[in-house]
Amino acid sequence: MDRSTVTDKQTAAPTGQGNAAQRLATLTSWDADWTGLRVVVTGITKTGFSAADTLVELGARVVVVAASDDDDARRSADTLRIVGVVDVLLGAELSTQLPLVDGKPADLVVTSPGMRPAHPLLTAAFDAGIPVWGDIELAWRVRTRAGRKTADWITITGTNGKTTTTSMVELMLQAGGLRAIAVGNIGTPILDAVREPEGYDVLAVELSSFQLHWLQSVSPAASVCLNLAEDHVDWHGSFAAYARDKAKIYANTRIACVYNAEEPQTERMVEDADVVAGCRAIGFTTGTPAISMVGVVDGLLVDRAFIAERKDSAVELAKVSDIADLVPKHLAANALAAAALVRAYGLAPSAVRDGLRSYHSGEHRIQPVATINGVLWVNDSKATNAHAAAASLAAFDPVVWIAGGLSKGVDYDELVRTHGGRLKAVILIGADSAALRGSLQRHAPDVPVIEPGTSQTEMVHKAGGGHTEGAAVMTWAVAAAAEIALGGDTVLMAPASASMDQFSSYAHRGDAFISAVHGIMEGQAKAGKEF
Ligand code: UMA
Repeated sequence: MDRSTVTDKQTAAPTGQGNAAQRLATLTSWDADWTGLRVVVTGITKTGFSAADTLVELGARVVVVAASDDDDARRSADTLRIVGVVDVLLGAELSTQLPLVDGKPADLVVTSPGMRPAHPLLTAAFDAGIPVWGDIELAWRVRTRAGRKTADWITITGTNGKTTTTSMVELMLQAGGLRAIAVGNIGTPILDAVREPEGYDVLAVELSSFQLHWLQSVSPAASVCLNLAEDHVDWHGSFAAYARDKAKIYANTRIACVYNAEEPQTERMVEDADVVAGCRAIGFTTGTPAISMVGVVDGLLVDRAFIAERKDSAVELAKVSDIADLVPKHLAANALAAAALVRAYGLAPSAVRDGLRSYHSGEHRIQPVATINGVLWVNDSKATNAHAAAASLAAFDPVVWIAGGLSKGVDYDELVRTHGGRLKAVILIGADSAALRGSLQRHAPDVPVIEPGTSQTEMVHKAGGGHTEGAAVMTWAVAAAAEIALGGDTVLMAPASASMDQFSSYAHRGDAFISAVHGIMEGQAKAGKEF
């Protein structure tokens, strides 16, 4: 691996605040002197709350700023004031300005991942030479504490499959007898785990590109970027910037950088990463593994990386059927990546097998909901981008596809070009699905595209979309699909877009789909029809 350093302008040491910078450089453990450090924390939900709470416990002076000003935000603000936060500023207007702390400029900003680097508050911090960290950087700095065990970190990113792989790593570590927990983008703020009094042996840390953007000094035991496709271009500004941030996953890795042998760009990221001397590059493939890879041979997951005889043999880790009854290629790839990470950490093959046996795929990811009159209804609400939707589209034919939502600036041409042939019809949801509509017109002009046209959905759009109205849109979409689909077809809700224009989350969108499909079943049951 070449030793070209991963740096980032906005996370680099500040120029304007010499003393503060020197002080921050010394803050590398819980027991360092954080007292009186002036910190602005952005956001007041998961990340912001955990960061502010941690910093107050450390003795810092903290001001929290967040655009949200709903009941939850106000409740959290009350709690934070009680624990000792200096001030909490809520509301869109207040959140655009960088506040003073105790009447003086802040020494540090700790930001929530949802806030873009181009946000005026962060730009103001950068212009003033005030460093910006994410909660992951803060967690790394406070991970060692006298009298407590220090957890090793295994870090996981990729455009798709992060959550699955992170869960698998967690289960394998636990099966290997270690105290381990999955944290980060998966949903549990990492600072909650770091502060847990009993402590952990290992953290399985899922990192989004947003979180990676602010990383500086994290040094994981093993790391992986599972794959790379266009996503979150609106946050990062360009695909190149997104890819650069994803590549930071490998920086300072100690034992093994795991890459996807079927995606050469992930291997290039490893080659370019600045790692700890002795760190190995390990590939994973759903085919036969070369030396220093894990892969699949005759229905078995095998390891040709972490055994002394790897030149001419491999060791069995698990059967592919240990993962699930139905194992799509992407799921096998996730299992192999997880296996490589924990094998790098020294776990026995049996821990890989036992971890996989205890794995149950999450809801909302290629989840069969019902078969009604020979039509299979599948919920893949977790397909929030084109890459994820491609995996589920590839699994079915012919497909009535329910798609659309927040496009996040990506383009759908390749997805439609590749899978247009299996589409029987497309039901478009989403407040603005112009990008997807355009790709369908260009690359699948013969596929009927059905858009909201009923009075019910017109009403939704006039109301400006929103979370409660999303259920009505989904009921319309499912009814429209039911009119078109015939026995042998699959109705696949894999929107290739984020959900927040009409739903509160992908889970909310998936639940709306499931309940609309159940509505059809109940309607049929009342009419005395069999499925
Ligand atoms: N805020 C502002 N201004 C902004 C943006 C946000 O003030 O411009 C404030 C909001 O008012 C709110 C807070 O910031 O108070 C929200 O912060 P956030 O959006 O970063 O959300 P958190 O609750 O802190 O959750 C974050 C991750 N969310 C995002 O990255 C958007 C969660 O990942 C993660 O589980 C959690 O931290 C714990 O680490 C979710 C996600 O959607 C699942 N991730 C994206 C994805 O997977 O595609 C990246």
